[in-house]
Amino acid sequence: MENVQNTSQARRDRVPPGQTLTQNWPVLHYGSVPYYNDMSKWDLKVFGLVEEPYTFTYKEFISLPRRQFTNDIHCVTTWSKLDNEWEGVAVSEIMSRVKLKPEATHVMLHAEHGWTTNLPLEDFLRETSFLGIKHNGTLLTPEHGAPVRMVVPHLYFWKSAKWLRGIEFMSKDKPGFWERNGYHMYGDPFKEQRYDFD
Ligand SMILES: Nc1nc2c(c(=O)[nH]1)N[C@H]1C(S)=C(S)[C@@H](COP(=O)(O)O)O[C@H]1N2
Ligand SMILES: [Mo]
Repeated sequence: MENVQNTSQARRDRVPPGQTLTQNWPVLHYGSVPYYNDMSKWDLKVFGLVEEPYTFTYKEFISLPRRQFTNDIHCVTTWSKLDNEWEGVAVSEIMSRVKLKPEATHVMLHAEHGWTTNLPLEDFLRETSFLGIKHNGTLLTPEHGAPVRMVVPHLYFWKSAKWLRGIEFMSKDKPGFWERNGYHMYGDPFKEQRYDFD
């Protein structure tokens, strides 16, 4: 039997400092939501420090094997949402199609409209990072990043690029959109790495 006292303490331990829990799912982004009507124009490019760049068509991407993931998400604007159930494509599925050059240490995620976010290679490659397609049983809505968003649950949610269109491997860290505008280069919620103004 579950001990309620322990369970709630365990849940509290999953909430980083300065965060409050939300049951619903806020929508947050910069710029406008892309609505796609012709998926033959959509692709996902894997490029940068790889032997050969690789481009997924929508047809190929959507038929890749998928897995289930359960996680907690933490937005820098102080909301956290526990127990998200996702369906998505494992990062290893993407990586099996390219050969990384040894100099690759960082990743830039490219989203629709040129929005970007950066993270270290090892964080991108973590078993818990994935390309999300469904959330709590239903396809992502356009507002939440359809057809596919990155999900990197151990970092603040701004690293989880919605409307993912490109994965670029780099030999050094480089700031993405919010990182150029004062957000932290790494963004560990348990260390409250929110902003980094110098
Ligand atoms: N392409 C893109 N992805 C993005 C953003 C954005 O502005 N553009 N905002 C980020 C931020 S700050 C957050 S908190 C989450 C919000 O995701 P949600 O709207 O699904 O909750 O998306 C992240 N991914
Ligand atoms: Mo955010």
